[in-house]
Amino acid sequence: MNEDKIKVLLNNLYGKEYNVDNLHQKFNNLCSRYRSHRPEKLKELENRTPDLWYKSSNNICYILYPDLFAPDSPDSQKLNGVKNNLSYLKDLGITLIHILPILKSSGDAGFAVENYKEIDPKFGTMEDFRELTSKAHKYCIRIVLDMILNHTSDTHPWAAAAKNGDKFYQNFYLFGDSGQNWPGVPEIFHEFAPGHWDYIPELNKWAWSTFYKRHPLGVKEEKFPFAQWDLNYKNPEVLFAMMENLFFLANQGVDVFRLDATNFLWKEKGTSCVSLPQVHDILKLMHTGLEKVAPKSIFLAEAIELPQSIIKYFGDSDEAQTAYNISMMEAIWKAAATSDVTTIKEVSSKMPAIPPTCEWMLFTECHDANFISELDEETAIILYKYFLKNKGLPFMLKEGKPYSGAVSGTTWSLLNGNKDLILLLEAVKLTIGGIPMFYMGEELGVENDESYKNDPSKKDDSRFIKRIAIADKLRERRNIPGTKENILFSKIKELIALRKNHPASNLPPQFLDTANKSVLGYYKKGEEKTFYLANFSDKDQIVTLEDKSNKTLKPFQFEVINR
Ligand code: OTU
Repeated sequence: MNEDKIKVLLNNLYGKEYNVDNLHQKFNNLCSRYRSHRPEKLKELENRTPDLWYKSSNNICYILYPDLFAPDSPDSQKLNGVKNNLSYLKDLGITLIHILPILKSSGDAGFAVENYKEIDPKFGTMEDFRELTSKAHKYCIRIVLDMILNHTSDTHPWAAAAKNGDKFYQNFYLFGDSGQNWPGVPEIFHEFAPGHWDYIPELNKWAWSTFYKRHPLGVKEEKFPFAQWDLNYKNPEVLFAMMENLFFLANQGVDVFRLDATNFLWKEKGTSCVSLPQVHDILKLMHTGLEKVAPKSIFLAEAIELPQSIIKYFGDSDEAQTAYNISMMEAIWKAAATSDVTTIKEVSSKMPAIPPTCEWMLFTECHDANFISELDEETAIILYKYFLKNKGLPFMLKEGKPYSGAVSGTTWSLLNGNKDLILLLEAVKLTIGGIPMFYMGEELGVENDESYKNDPSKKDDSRFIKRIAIADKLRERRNIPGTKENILFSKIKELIALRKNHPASNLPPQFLDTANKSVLGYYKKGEEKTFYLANFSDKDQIVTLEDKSNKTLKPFQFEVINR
């Protein structure tokens, strides 16, 4: 991006109150300082890395909590535990690891950050993290890390100073006097952290808090021993301070930054405060800076919205390079729930074109609850009922609107341990297009664990039902023939290899008319034409192929035909 564009963006955000030339100077000084700090070996890696490395069909992402992925490692050695298990991930065919938050934090499973430049001691040290990224790069595995731009913990030094009356740091957050919701602004954690404000007894004021609050409106006693206070991006000092954190982490070896809750960055009374135009200006500036410091590191936008809104996060190829394809995730689950593949075809046909430099990331399960309500109410109701029938637990429900939120549960539990259907869901995820993602344990058939309900700090948050330790002995079961771990791991490994053998896997699908609503047929045209057939029903299905031949598919059968 040229310098004029940077000034335009700074002017959009801050021109009314600040001198844009001074801000531009500060922006470039920050970028060049961190570029000069960048380790030589990361610069060498950049030089060996193709521009659009993330678009290769070779990419498969694995999402893990270090403490749960390495439960056998002692506290403070969790990152080393992950480092010592890279061969397990390499064996599966993983090329990207989304390491869930490991920075010093005070809650929300690491999403309430207290220090962006310090690793939480329970995981290890920043040196351990640098060793992990360095060894991962040697394994041709890249690192995804959450960049939690929207909020800090209320125990972050900035928030502590604000609580102590420091005016400079009070301007890092958004304060109000009443705690009353702004009309039209959605509540995210309605059940256990209602409203948008957190009451601060020390100041007798309210801080804007989209997520966890100590004192939600109307709750006298302290509800949680921490809060997440939203940052005030109307203050350019916040932009520069968070860019500094971003660049610091990039220089530790992070390849992909998951922009957590990025759609909430800008607040304007009278609006929904979701995905406002200023959010995109902020992200374009941050990406421009990242390109100056770490030119091959990229952004993954976490915006739980419909494709029409999500594609705005790709900008003009100058914002995020990847984003979650939430509607395809919901469509795949709907096919599993109803044996009807119509929605997959509809979602795919309505998917807006994305810039050639961008790519979707597609999970069917992640560390959060399964989303159900981004498509339409019919789908939300189907998924809600299906998931709850299969041991799922509601999450983020709006009062009186049970189909409004999400449902927590592991893939194995939500599909009732139906291995054939699980493998069909994984096969479609791996070949329908975009970078496939696996949440830790999906490949081993890990089941829901309700023990989190005994922990007062977790009992209200059903997402903990799926945040389960994977001990070495569980991982070893993948080598015991006939166990579910062996069946799932080896079949998923095979499917991943199949995907990698077809460079065209990442292209959008061309659908066949199978004349059968339970059978999804699509092909990808690379050097050869590869056809995929997926039978989502529990009965034999006969389909007519392009060459007018008939083919019988067994229940939940996935068939690949090369022409
Ligand atoms: C994100 O959540 C993270 O994925 C969650 O793990 C955190 O709790 C949350 O931010 C706060 O940091 O950004 O679109 O299941 O997906 O709250 C809203 C609901 C978020 C989460 C949702 C999401």
